[in-house]
Amino acid sequence: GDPPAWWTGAVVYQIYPRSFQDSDGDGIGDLRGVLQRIDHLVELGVDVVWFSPIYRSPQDDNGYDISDYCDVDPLFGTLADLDEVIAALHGRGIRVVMDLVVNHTSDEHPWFVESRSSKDSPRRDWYWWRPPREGMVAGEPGAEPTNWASAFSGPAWELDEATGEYFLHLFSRKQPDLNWENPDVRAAVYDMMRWWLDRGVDGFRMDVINLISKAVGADGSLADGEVVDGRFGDSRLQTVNGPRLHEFLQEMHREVFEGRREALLLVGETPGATVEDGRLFTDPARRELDMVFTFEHVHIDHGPGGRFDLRRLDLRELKATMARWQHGLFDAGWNSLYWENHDQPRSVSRFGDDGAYRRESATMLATVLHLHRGTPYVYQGEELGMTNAHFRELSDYRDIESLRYAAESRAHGRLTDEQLVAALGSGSRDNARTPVQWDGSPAAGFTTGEPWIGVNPNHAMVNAEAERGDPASVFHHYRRLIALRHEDPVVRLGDFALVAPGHPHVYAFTRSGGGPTLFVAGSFSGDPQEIEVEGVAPESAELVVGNYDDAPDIADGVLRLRPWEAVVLRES
Ligand code: TEU
Repeated sequence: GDPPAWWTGAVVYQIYPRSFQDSDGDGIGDLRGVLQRIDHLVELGVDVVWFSPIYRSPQDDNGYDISDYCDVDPLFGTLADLDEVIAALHGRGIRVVMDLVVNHTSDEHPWFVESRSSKDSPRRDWYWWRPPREGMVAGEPGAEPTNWASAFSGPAWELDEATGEYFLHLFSRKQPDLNWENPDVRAAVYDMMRWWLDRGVDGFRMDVINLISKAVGADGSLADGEVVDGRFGDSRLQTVNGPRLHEFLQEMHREVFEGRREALLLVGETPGATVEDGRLFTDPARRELDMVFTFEHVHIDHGPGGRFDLRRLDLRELKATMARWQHGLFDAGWNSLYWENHDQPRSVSRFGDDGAYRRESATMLATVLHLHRGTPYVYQGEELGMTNAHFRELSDYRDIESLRYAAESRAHGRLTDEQLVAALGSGSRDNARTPVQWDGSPAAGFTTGEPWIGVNPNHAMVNAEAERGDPASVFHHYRRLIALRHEDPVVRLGDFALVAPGHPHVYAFTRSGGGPTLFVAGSFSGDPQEIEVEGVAPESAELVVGNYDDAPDIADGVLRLRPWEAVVLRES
């Protein structure tokens, strides 16, 4: 058959520019700051950089509210700066993927300004406008057209007083949803995408792309969602994988990617997608996407309160979920592999031990993830073992989702401030958004000004400069894992099989086919654990990766793991 696509052997690095590197002292990361850190990316060995949005934006949702898709926000620099960054990365063999946010725009986008200007504006139908619910008066509680909830607390409908109608926003009220039923909207999006590809970008990460098709009746009606535990039906559940989603994705493919498909990387962010959806999205024969971000594995530890109600991870459920996606996409489609991004807490704090065993647990988590079949994503700072922020005050938080959650909780007296600080402390997206820790200086080398969000105090110890000089550091462990993926065809394409799925503390599996079999084991425990080695002859196997400085303890076919120890053995 065809040779495997280039991205099956690639590793992607996500840059959240606002927190990556500031070059002009305003305390906010920017594009010229990225230019200062390209050597770090080259040394790490990544193949692709995905930029979170740098477009013109009021920054209500830190750039995921776009007011001009074809310009760079002055916060981050200029289009010329972006061209320079693209050229510099291409010059070092690194491809550039942009964040495509087209389920919604900013309310300050000219399209929306025109759409809201009057009921008979030519762009009225570019967004979702609806009158108050039958028999109710605009503005009274419950008059919203449906009971859908925004992901950022409150109703998913905002009343526009001027026209007496509501507009839909699955996220903030400054992020009105585009109406993808309108072919003019789709054509405008495709034009913009082609413009970016012509500018030299190598693909897109598509923000909540499985929400763009809403289940709308022929008469334009939208239905209430199922009311869950007394609150609005979660809007995203009402709009996940709508009826025309695959039609739109295949149209996008024809209109934008035809003829230049092979060189690109197209990854969809698909909250709520199942592995069956994943097959539909990523089966190459369907010409939709290359891979998607599933959320199933990062929802396992969610209690009823979601991300602000995190529970202890059930490792057996994690293994079962990851294995389901490994097997489900094996013969048709492809997995992305991640623990972290700008929306997720730091994995070493969430799934590991960010205290005594920070280095061991961070390197164990990296080893387990990167030895799966799929394309790994490294989120900025993850390669350093950066931890959650451990903020102590509500005033330390910046993220609209966290601030609105806190405001709503206080308004309804649901949580004490102490409980709120704890809830945000484990689940807030701001945990991933503290500045990247480059060195031990006061602002970690991120800025010479006042950083927009607090720098983690542990930067004195956890920073790129210190780790670059320590062969046992998290940084060098990621560098070795990335090099292994580039060298070993079994890592890239080998079959996946769980070992001892029922073990409550050890994540073990084999990779086989296309070269010498690998046995991978990671302990998710601070206590010693044991696991029977499978797939390789332990006494003659070669240690390919380890995260302790001496050889693992293997006797009589049993591997005894120290706290958070990771081991990769290769049959010889
Ligand atoms: O996130 C989509 C998403 O899944 C949201 O549910 C998000 O995880 C949020 O934390 C709710 O729990 C994408 C972007 O990654 C996110 O940064 C944006 O805020 C969101 O879409 C809207 O553009």
